[in-house]
Amino acid sequence: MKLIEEVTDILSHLYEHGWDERNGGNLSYIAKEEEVAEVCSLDSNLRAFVYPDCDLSSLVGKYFVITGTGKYFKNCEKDPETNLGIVRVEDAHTLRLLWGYKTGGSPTSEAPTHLLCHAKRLAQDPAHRVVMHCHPTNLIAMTHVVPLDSARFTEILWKMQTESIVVFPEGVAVLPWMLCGGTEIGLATAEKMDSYRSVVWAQHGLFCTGRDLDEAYGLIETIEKAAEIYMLIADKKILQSISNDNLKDIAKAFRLEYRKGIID
Ligand code: 2HA
Ligand code: ZN
Repeated sequence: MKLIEEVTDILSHLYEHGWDERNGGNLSYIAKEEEVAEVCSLDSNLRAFVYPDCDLSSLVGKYFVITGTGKYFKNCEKDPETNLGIVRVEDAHTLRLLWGYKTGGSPTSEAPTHLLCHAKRLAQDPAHRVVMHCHPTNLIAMTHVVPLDSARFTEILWKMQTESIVVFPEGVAVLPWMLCGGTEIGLATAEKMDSYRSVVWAQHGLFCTGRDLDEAYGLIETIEKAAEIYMLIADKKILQSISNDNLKDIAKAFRLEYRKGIID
């Protein structure tokens, strides 16, 4: 079950960082039909989950591995069939469970955000496959002390370390505090995913997307590392830093199409 092993391996890494306490965080991954067929019958039909407020029409026929609501990342590797599910999008509002959630339960409470973000990212990039949500400590800390503005966050994170602009040249989007676990925050997040792969939820955490598990995970690691450096130095006397011109030099050397209007 290579598919399940790859997913639970990443979930364990996220847990070990301390970004997924208790049942914190959730993940969804577009699986290929042949990958699903290695885990269960494609005709399996265990249960249905209905999302009346979400338009999933562009996702019909797609398979997702998706973490379960209330489940702990800590436990996924040793018991994937209880903590994860494999679903297929049956119609614009319905998921069919093919495998998993063995002791009951349903997809993560953030399923609306995951599914709406998948639809948005796929429209931008047909190779997109992953949505990852977690609670990175320093990034959450930043949302208490930095104005909740996407350009301000992006500029700070870019200037904390050379790698930031290389890894997320499009910057990060920031949403104000909103009630989590519903369609409203899902729609707000998906709207940002039009032109970002990373969306910060104030006083809550981070959503990152990617073409594979490593890309989404690497985005989270790099953003959180920059936030950690910021929280380490924010109240210190700064003697030198990365300038706008330095960032432009990096962009030129790496041929980056970085977001304009922040350092220009
Ligand atoms: O699944 O992280 O945002 C628990 C959460 C909700
Ligand atoms: Zn969360």
